[in-house]
Amino acid sequence: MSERDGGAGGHDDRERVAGNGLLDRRLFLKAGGLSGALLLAGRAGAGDEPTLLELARPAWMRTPGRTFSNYGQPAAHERGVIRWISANAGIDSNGVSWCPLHDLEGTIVPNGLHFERHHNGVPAIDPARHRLLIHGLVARPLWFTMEDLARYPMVSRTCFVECGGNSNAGWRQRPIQTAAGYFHGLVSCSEWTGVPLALLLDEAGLTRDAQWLIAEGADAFAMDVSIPVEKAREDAILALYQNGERVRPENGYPLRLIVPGWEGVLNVKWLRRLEASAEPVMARNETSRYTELLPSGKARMFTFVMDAKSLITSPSAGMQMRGPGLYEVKGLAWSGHGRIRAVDVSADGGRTWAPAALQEPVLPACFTRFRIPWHWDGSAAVLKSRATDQTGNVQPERDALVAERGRHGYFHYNAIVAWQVGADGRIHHVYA
Ligand SMILES: Nc1nc2c(c(=O)[nH]1)N[C@H]1C(S)=C(S)[C@@H](COP(=O)(O)O)O[C@H]1N2
Ligand SMILES: [Mo]
Repeated sequence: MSERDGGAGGHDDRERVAGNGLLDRRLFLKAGGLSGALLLAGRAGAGDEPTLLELARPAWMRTPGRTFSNYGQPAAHERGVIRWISANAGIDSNGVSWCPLHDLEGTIVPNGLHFERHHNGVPAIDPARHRLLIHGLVARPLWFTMEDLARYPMVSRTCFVECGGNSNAGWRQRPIQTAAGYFHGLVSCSEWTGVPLALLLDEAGLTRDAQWLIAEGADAFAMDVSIPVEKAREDAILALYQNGERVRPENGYPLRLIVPGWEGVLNVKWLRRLEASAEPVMARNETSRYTELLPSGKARMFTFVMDAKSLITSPSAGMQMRGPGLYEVKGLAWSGHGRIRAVDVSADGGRTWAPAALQEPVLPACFTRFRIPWHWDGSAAVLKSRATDQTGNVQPERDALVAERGRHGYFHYNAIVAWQVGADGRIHHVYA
């Protein structure tokens, strides 16, 4: 993280809005609000400083820069910003890669860093030889080439895709110590563009009994799941584009189902078949997986919607504070139920809370960036964030979540995340 050490700072006590140094969320927005509070300019950095001569005429101003490129790549100095791969030993086509949320800003995840979950690898699909079939309980079975689909009117939806198993390390007895994204980064947010599914369902003409759509992918797992027709009609799209370019192979090229706000598994990649049915197919991923035994002895299943969640991405686990002073505490919040209404932040482990600023636009089922200024006095502190969505769904404390779901859970972990800032400036994940 960047260096921030404003000493005593320019803010006064009226700007303190909660315990342990949290400041008014409007502080950074007010004209002159900073008024010397940061004063970072001209401070010596750590180690190898450029000389004044070098700054006057840097090496890269003395020769022409390199030429154009057909497809741009991140700066070489950013090569540490990567997905963290966790594939199954022996079967490396099955597993996940984690999105480095702790290294990113704003709300859109670059395509090359979108998390991945493959059950049997990324298929090498020739788009000219790929078809989408819509059949089952329909008046007219239809099939489409990718070119056919590209002729339909399209819409864009900026939304997250989150694996139902994201953050599952939170169920463990001891807090996992890893960077925020390698704990919570089975979620990413993109602008997806494609054909509203409702349009094609109308063309096929669903019969009265058609309550479910069984979606199947063209991977070597032939992954299939069932989706209620009502949701499919409401806002699902057949995505051809991801952040302006064609969907990446890892994320479903040439065609992917997007089901905004619902479990990642429903967003079938490499989509090849939609079968209208009266009943769900009872596939592996809706029976042996995604079914969870509760303390009552009942099991919950078809828990489609991803609940309200947030986490502080900076400062976060593994980062190092650069001395006492003013910092911006920032992070991401999202909910499958709709828009984020509020994010509260605590610097004293949840004793007192203050509302963070929500960066516009605040969209349904989309990452929302929150920010709040914090004066760190250099002593131990515990940072937490708590999201509330437009339906009033509030992110629970971990104890409450475990009490409700018991210890057999694996999916849908959305508890409040706590980062402990030590007096030495190091940051650890804690259950607090
Ligand atoms: N065909 C197919 N679709 C799939 C999967 C898969 O393995 N095969 N994985 C699912 C799961 S469990 C998730 S969380 C998301 C992951 O999407 P991503 O890899 O684009 O992040 O895709 C879903 N769609
Ligand atoms: Mo998933």
